[in-house]
Amino acid sequence: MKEELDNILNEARKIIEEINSENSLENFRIRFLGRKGLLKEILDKIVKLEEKERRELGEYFNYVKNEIEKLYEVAKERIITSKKEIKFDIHHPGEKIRKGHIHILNQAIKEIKEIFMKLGFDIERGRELVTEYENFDSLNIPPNHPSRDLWDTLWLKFEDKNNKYLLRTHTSAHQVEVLKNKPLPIRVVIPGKVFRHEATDQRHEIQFHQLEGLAVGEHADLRELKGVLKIFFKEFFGTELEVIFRTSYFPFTEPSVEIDLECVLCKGKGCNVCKNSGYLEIAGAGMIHPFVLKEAGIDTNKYFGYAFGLGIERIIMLRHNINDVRLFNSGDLRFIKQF
Ligand code: FA5
Repeated sequence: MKEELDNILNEARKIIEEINSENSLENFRIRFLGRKGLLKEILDKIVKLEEKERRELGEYFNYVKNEIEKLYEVAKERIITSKKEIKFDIHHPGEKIRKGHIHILNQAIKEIKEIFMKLGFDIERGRELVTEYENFDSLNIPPNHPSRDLWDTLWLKFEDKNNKYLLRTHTSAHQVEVLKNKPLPIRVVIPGKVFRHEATDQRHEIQFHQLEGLAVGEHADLRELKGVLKIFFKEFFGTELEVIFRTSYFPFTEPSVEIDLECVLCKGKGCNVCKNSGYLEIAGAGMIHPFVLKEAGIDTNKYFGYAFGLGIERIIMLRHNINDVRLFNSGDLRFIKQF
């Protein structure tokens, strides 16, 4: 009887290979597993055997039945899948793939770079990780200088013999390097992400973007800077806006100014965005301090120049009437999809 069971299993294995329709599968089931099938016939014989033989053959019977059931299940899965494939309609309209797009910040940075290029400025790239010398000492900000507190940031635990490393707090960190390496006259802008360890609010983020501007050579004075910025803002905002310089202090510029732009939203009349002043602070600037020029190896008797640092999020906020700087990094698609 064991031999009969082997024959049944071999036959099932052979037949199952050729089965490729639901009908033939059903015939297979009836022939082997059905109530009047081959296995049932054998079972009827087994139950009539002596107990010892019955137990031994019973176990083998169960094994064979299990194997045939497995063959049946696998073939069933194969037939269902192939049926699905056959039903695939190549004319059915596909599902729409959601397309991403460039983030508003990167769109604006590209636009800003293009405007400055038209004005004769080169584009330079800095690094987010800079040395303590680049971010502070080279800019006339020695250790313990109070303005280091304003530019508190994230320091790396790693340091080597010569340097401590930090995430740059401003794009000014590249001033000396660029002034050292570029031939005079220099007209250059450096866009990039900067980091600050500070409390966030609607106008302050711990991570934002700046555009550093540097000009050294003939006519590179605050008058030229005012003209350059006026043209830049006209291009960027599509309307002529008044720019005013307010005296200020930065250790790396002398004299220093804070640049205010006429509020785009109320056109200088006063609204809650500009806190009724009619103007908004958008950049720091000034004539490059002789300390910085000397650090870059430039002859201060012959050359002078200006520098400015513009908050990129701030001008985008003005152009699009965005009331919270934290939205830029929020990853909120409701915000991102608007631009
Ligand atoms: C500076 O970072 C100087 N390096 C600017 C400078 C460059 C002065 C060259 C002179 C010469 P300040 O910390 O003020 O300055 O930042 C410049 C601009 O960055 C601000 O006017 C503002 O537009 C933007 N800004 C500053 N802090 C934040 C912040 N937490 N979140 C968003 N934007 C900010």
